[in-house]
Amino acid sequence: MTHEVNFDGIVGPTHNYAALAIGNLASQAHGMTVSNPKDAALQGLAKMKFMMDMGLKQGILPPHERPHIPTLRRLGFSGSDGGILIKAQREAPMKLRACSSASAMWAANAATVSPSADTEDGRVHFTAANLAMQLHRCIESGFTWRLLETLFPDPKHFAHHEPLPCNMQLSDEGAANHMRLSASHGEAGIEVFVYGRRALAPGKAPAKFPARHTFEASDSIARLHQLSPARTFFLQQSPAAIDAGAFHNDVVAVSNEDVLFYHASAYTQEIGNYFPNMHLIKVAEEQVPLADAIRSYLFNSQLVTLPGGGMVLICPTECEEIASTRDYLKSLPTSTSPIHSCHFIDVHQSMKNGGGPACLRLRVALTDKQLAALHARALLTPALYDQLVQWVHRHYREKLHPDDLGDPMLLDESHVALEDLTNILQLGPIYEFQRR
Ligand code: SUG
Repeated sequence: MTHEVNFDGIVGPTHNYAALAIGNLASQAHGMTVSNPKDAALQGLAKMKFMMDMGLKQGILPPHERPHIPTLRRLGFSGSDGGILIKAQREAPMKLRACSSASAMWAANAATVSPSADTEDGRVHFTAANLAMQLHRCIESGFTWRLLETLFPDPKHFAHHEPLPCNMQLSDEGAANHMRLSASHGEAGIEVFVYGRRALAPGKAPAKFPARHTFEASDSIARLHQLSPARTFFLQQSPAAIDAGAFHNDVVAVSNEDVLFYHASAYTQEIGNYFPNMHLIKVAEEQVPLADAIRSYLFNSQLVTLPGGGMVLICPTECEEIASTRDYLKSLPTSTSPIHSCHFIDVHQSMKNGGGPACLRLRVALTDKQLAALHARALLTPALYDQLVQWVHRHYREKLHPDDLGDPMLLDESHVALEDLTNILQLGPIYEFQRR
């Protein structure tokens, strides 16, 4: 039996709105406003519980340590940790913000994952994304790599590849630009890699915002993961969609088993005939304008198969607030549609930074044996959920402005919170501050 497990990133204690993200309209619109880290973390946990309560297996990825003092030291700041924060706030506030983002919560950018049914050596392959395009995100890759090795430890079942070399030509944003189509999670599938530009050959590229993910990155990962070329597809995301604010494929498309739900403007090619035997649900501009799809994050919904059968779409509540997506979703579940119902979930704190339900999770299809080989506390249980909610109440602030990031108290609070979390999750000293 194979299960698709969604591993969600727990929102970190420094969740804030610093307008760091390129081509991400929500991040730009909410920059320099006050966030609520406690609500953000509780919303994320509530989503995980919702999935667990539907009978799905739900995984957990702990936050990264932020502000990231080791990076600030690499950027030339020295002295005590508190002194570094104060100096960085005064001399280089943008660098401090980049080193303080809780952006690792968007686990869809953590890695690309190929399940064992697709790989030549029959192991699950992981490549942590280099996130090369932006400072605040590229500092995630090393810790993500080590964390995945901790949570998926057995080399008999799991193969971990180091992030691709970090440069614009191999810029990789992970599973947000990767889809899988298969009759069921356990069967060999077609892996679809979506790129924004070719870096080493001429081709179309967006004009307004940079394309974050390259063909050359996807092509390397397909090779690393030992995928069959006959079952690997590369699609270019439409430059117009990127310029409209779809900075990842998962802003305009989502797949699950044999269903691909996507916006008509998502790709440069017409993909209608590419995947015979699959259900392609294409949403036309007249049904949902691209701008509404991006505002509502309709396609950043999680499309999942319930244990008893039937597919459900877990949408952000923003989809109920916009007329075109509300009307579309009302008409979506019909007797002939593979999608049987829609649920709405509030992840508003994350949405304000351009992260919907699907951004918050990394999908990993696992057989029973692979599940048994996971780290002991990698999966959510009702008791662990209660512990994590209490943990958030103990440690998280209710208000945070980017100007607060230079507060040495915030660093101490974050360290205390993460120390407590490593005990709850029995992870050992995974953070650098625990080893200094
Ligand atoms: O990389 N936002 C993230 C959102 C990532 C969403 N992920 C997926 N679509 N899978 C980004 O643009 C905003 C941080 C800030 O502005 O404070 C940010 O990094």
